[in-house]
Amino acid sequence: MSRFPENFLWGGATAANQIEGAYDVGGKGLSIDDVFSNGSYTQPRIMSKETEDDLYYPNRVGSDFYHHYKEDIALMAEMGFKVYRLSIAWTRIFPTGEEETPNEEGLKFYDRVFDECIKHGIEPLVTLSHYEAPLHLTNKYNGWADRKLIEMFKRYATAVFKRYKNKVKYWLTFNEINVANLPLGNYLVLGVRNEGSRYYTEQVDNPQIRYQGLHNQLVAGAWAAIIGHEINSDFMIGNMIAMNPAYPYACDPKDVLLCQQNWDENVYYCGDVQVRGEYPYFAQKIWAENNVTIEWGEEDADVLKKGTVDFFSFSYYQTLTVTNRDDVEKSGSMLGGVKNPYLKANDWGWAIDPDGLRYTLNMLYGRYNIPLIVVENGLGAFDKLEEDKTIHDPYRIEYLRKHIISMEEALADGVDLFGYTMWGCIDLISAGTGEMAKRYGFIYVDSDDYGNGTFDRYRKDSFYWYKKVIATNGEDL
Ligand code: BGP
Repeated sequence: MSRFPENFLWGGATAANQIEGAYDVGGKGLSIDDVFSNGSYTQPRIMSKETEDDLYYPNRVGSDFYHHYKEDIALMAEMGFKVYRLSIAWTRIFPTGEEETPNEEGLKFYDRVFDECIKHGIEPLVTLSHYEAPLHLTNKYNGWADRKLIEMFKRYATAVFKRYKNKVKYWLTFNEINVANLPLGNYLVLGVRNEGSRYYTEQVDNPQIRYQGLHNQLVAGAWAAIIGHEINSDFMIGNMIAMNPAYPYACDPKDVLLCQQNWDENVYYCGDVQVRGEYPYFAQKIWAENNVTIEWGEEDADVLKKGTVDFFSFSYYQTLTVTNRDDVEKSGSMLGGVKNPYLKANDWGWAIDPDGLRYTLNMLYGRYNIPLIVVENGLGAFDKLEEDKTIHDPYRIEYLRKHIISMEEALADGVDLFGYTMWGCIDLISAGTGEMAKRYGFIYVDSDDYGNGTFDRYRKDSFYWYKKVIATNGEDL
């Protein structure tokens, strides 16, 4: 007997900036991600790989979903998807972010996409902001560092909530909002300029800007929850947190304290605001230690209190092991931390840890006691397209199988988990590195790191496997 509830939402997830392409089509404005290269927001994402500067060489073609969405959604339907998580590119709707009225052509595109989902009985789950804020707002206001963005985001959220109120029920506010506190976060999440750094990975950190930007975003997200529920009281609006749960390397109490601090700063700092409507007790200490003074708007506290979320969503790829010791080998993951001797890592140093998902689900449910959904999980890997156009990816099946078993165990523990959208169900551009070669999909897209290829789609072995998983509601793994 399957332990998954009968109406469990099985599906996959993507983001506009990584899949759509067509960056300048249909009146779309440039987003930060369209020019995201060395952190200066000046160079286009298409670069050659010849110098060190080109370590990150994303392209703007994505998977050309803009022109392939029908075919892609049909393939999702073939797998039996109940839900498809995607994001709306803010810049298709408000090209600079400052317009008074939305861009009709952009709105029409998502009408077509949602209609296609509905036609196939797939529930859209829509992220309002997935690393794709208008570049203009970065240039003019230094992104979320400026409170003015709250008003612009409200206008954008209102426009899409109104337009799609009968097509979309499930919404997420900001993708991985807590990543603002991680090394790449300033640009990705906050759209804050990073002049002065040479490489993408060298973030010039300014805690005042970072915590203020995050505060502005938390307020904007709370506004979205308030406005959304006014427009349609049936809306289910969730947050989205990057879960990289920390473990202490040793049972040394100092490591345990470090670990606890990591959970506080990286998970509960944002999670508490979004679920409980106020900052946790330790926020004051964090601000004081960083010499940060948060500028509060008159209504902010009230808005945070009222604009809490209906459910908690998160991404989960890896766990993080922390220690005070300096004689332990580093993990190699962009998150930092040290190697966990009990875990294997993928080709990018990400520690693969299915049990950690059960741990995460229990920790979050224990603290927040609201429904949970895993909206990202998957394995980035180098796949090979064989001559007969098959792709054999047993490693991906293995990874997903173990994580699904872990969810099953959490359900048996009593956790209220209502869905799972595997990340990058169709191959797309990596957010972290800009590569196409780091593939996650059940569906292979014939394109390279530079956006060259036929863009034909091919079913991987995992495609047929996931179809069976969904058909048996997680029983046949
Ligand atoms: C999450 C992002 C996604 C996604 C995923 C995988 O942090 O929300 O956008 O890309 O990570 O990361 P990467 O693309 O770097 O492999």
